[in-house]
Amino acid sequence: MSDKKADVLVWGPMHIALTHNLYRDFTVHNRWETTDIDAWANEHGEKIRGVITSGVYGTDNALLDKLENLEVVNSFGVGYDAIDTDYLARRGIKLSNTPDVLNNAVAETAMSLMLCVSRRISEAERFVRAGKWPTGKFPLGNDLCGKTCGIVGLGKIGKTIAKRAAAFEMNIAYFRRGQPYPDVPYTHYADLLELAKVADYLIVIVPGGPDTQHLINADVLKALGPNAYLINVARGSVVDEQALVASLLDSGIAGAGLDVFEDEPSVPAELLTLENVVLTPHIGSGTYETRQAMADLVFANVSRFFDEGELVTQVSL
Ligand code: 8YV
Repeated sequence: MSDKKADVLVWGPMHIALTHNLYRDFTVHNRWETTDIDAWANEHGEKIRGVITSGVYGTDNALLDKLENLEVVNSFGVGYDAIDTDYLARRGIKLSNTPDVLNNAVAETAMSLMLCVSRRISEAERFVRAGKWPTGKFPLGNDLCGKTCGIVGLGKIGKTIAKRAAAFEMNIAYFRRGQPYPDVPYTHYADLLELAKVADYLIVIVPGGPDTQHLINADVLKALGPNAYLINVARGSVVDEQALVASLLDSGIAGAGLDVFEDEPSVPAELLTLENVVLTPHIGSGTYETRQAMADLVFANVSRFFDEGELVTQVSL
């Protein structure tokens, strides 16, 4: 009962291969190209059976309300905290995401930020580009080797980071409430403050959402201390950004590598002035290979759903 010409609403611009595949097999409506989306949805909303969005775009219940016959939301990205899963569950709408295919890319981003902030790479590059090399010596950085890498969130990406950090001869420790994972060789901390106290680098890679909102707060930063670095490749919401800015301005921690922010694409002005902070624009999964794999997985989900009523990587709601 293939229904390849189903009407789908695409939330924002998508990966080119996904866009191409959707146009080939479905009737595509682009939310972002519609001037008055509410008026459009009032008139045409009932046609829409699928929504394609991303972890960054999320969804909006007021608009979804107008899509009375919506059956599925397919999201480009592993994190779906910008999508109201309770709402989808109430309406019996299914959700898919793109787990696993981005583990390596996000882990490489975490390693890049850790190396970059620790060895002052961005700062050193600014120094060379500004013509300052002939005028004096550049200050020293810190080794990763022999240091403790504390991982907040030892899920699949966390484990992928751990493997890479271990290859750099770091000691690996992780935070998990309650019992340790039975199958991992790393040091377990059930108390986040205790992990922060021993960590030289604290890498945040937990899902976003209400459960982890401001998990990294002023107390955790204080426990981390003036010689340690914070790396965030999870969600901006996990870190209390005001507390982080205050800590950095006060030399409360040594520095930070941040790929995500509380109010993207806004970045607190204070962070822009600090040399010991490396800032990237949410590029965790941003490689050609990974984005292609994500695009393929989103399309596989859309296709399977309209062919067989099943999803390849369904989120349990
Ligand atoms: C974005 C991410 O979703 O997977 C996630 O959770 O944050 C990213 O991969 C992606 O960049 C959206 O375009």
